[in-house]
Amino acid sequence: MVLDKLSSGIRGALDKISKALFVDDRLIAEIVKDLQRALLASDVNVRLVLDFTNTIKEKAKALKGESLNKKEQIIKIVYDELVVFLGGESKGIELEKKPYVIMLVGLFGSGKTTTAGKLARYYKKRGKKVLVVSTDTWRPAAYDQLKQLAATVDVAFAGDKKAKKPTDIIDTHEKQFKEYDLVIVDTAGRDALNDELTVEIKALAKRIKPHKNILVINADIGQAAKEQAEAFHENCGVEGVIITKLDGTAKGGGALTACSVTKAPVLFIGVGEKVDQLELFSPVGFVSRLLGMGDLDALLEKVRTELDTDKVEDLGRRLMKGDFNLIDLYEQMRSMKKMGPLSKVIELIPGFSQANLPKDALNLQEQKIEVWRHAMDSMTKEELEDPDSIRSERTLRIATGAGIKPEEVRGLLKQYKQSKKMMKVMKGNLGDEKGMEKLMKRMGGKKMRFK
Ligand SMILES: Nc1nc2c(ncn2[C@@H]2O[C@H](COP(=O)(O)OP(=O)(O)OP(=O)(O)O)[C@@H](O)[C@H]2O)c(=O)[nH]1
Ligand SMILES: [Mg+2]
Repeated sequence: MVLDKLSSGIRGALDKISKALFVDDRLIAEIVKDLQRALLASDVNVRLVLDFTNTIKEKAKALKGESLNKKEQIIKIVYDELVVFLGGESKGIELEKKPYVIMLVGLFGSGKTTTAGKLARYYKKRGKKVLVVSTDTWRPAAYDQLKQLAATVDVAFAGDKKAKKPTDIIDTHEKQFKEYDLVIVDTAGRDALNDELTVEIKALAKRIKPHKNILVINADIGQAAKEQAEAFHENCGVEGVIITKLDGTAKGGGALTACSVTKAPVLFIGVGEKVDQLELFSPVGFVSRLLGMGDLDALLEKVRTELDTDKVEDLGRRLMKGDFNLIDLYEQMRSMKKMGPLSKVIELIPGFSQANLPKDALNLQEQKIEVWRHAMDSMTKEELEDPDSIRSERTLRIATGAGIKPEEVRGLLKQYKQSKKMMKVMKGNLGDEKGMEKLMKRMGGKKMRFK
């Protein structure tokens, strides 16, 4: 897989989200750090990384809704932002004219000739009649290299071993261009974008008038790709980039993201030496694979439905139905903390002072919440959803796993049972949803949720 490290780094962060019990600021901070680490390790520019992770942090913090739902929303945020980060929509190349002429330019050894062969194969497979043209008068072996590649992928080849100037080759062969759907012109490279190369490319471009002038960049230069893409864009009218050798470097993330912010977007990527190892660069598909989500669409669909507020049952309503589990209890404890002491809240409930409530159930303490949080961390999903199923040997296992005392786990379960009972009492007092709404009005004016 291309960019293995980046991929596993981002996946690790997302794994953390899905495994975490609750989405809170600490979790968000942690995954943002993981993402930063993964991106920096693949040579993405520090400034870009910070902007990217800040956006994720802000969006994640602004999320509303249940914890479980939030997790999926964060995964979606990371996914969406990565797509934007890599240039958004895929650009590709549409062969809207016949013949459509592509010119490949770039530095020495960046992969121009190989890419000419790969592109020829790519479009031939799509039913196009392709001609590749060698204009490299600089390196004698270049002619044979492209000729050989053309034979391998079974497309036409044109060139002139004895030509002195690239434009002379065009003069000789241009008349046959019109017989093809696509003409790919391979050019010579240099060590750097020096005057000689600039002059040569400009002269060729003026002569050929290519529909697309494409820069071929070796991924191992990492974020330096930005400078190179910009220089070629300004001096040689380059409008798109193909990044090669993404298979052979850990720095590819830098090259990809660097080019995505230039006026020369990434069109294709080279992921190996073989002629079939060229891929249309589509940020959406690329990110899906990077995150290892074959069924991302299914996940997103789920997020979308759950975001549909009509369908989201709010916790208050679920509590009223007695449909209440440990995850809800935790969320409730936290929101109660924000609202003030539970005993004060209870006072506001009509007729509640007469109710015979277990008073110690109302005295929630911060450290208790922390301990319980650890306990909940060591529970299985089934246990969280159905705490009544937890028997004593499981209590022991949970305590050991969480590094706390069995009494503390029992304390949590007791609290849960009492809260559940209390909910039933509340239900009795409030009767129905209308009663609940009345209570909400008294407490805070606006319609309010237990979240
Ligand atoms: N691993 C890997 N190697 C590649 C890829 N693309 C090209 N190469 C290799 O890179 C080397 C240089 O490729 P060329 O296509 O000759 O590069 P060039 O830009 O035409 O080089 P000059 O014509 O000398 O400027 C060759 O050994 C290719 O096999 C790629 O995507 N992955
Ligand atoms: Mg070459």
